[in-house]
Amino acid sequence: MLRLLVLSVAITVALSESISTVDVKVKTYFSAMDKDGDGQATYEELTNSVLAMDTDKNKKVIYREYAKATNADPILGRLLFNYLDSDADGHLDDDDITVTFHQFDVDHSGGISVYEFVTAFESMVALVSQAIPQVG
Ligand SMILES: [Ca+2]
Ligand SMILES: [Ca+2]
Ligand SMILES: [Ca+2]
Repeated sequence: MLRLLVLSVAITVALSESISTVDVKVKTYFSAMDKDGDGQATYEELTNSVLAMDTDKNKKVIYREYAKATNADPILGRLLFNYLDSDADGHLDDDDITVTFHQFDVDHSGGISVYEFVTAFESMVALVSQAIPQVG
């Protein structure tokens, strides 16, 4: 569970199940990421969940590592990977995590709350779904 990228797994689930089921699963993944259980995913906790996929430990998660860890649908997985790879250099690293973190931490509290996480998810699902006409 902890080796999986929280986001992509939940998004993969999201496209094939109802939104209420998704919310429950997203919250489960959030709990896995929130290791100290304080209800906030800090930058460190988010980083750890991403770098858990970095099998060759070079601090960069390439698509192959990502796909293997998340077991994502090929089309959806690539779309989501590209979304998370904000500087489009082909791998997920600190820069991308920083962008994602600030995007999720809407109230700038320094942590991502469950509410912020679920909300960010729903908009990502909506966004990614638009790129796949046959889904949703
Ligand atoms: Ca925490
Ligand atoms: Ca990148
Ligand atoms: Ca926050």
